[in-house]
Amino acid sequence: MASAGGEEQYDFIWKVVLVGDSGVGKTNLLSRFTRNEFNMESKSTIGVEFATRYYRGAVGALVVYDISKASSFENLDKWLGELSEHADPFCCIMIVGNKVDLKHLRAITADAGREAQLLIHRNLRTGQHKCRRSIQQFVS
Ligand SMILES: Nc1nc2c(ncn2[C@@H]2O[C@H](COP(=O)(O)OP(=O)(O)O)[C@@H](O)[C@H]2O)c(=O)[nH]1
Ligand SMILES: [Mg+2]
Repeated sequence: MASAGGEEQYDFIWKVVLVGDSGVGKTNLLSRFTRNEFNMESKSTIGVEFATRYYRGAVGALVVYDISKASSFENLDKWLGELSEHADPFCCIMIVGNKVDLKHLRAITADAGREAQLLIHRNLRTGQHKCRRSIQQFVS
């Protein structure tokens, strides 16, 4: 990265997408990372249907769930399905259990989250499938 003419220039730019149910905290993760800001009153992004173009060229995906909301973990299945369908096969997938401050409301154990991530890590294609199965087991 170098600065020229007051504008920042980059040698490399990587595209990372954030997916997950509405209200899991994607917008706040982004604002925390880019501006170190958190907003307790931020409006959840609802009903966004991303064009499949959105995933194209992404080298990474943060697949976010809310540890206090089982349905958001259950729906990882759907988001992983989206990614396997539309994202580059080499896209790095990281599962993020958000809102860890809500310990007293935890509905999904840290182990369940870790297990899902491990299964993806081992083998993207078959792992994704297994991960989806294991998520189904956790919630059934
Ligand atoms: N307690 C807690 N609330 C959070 C956290 N992250 C986001 N929120 C709240 O959850 C709601 C939805 O967050 P938002 O980032 O808009 O979710 P998005 O729909 O996934 O973009 C907002 O009220 C946020 O303040 C967190 O880490 N802990
Ligand atoms: Mg949002």
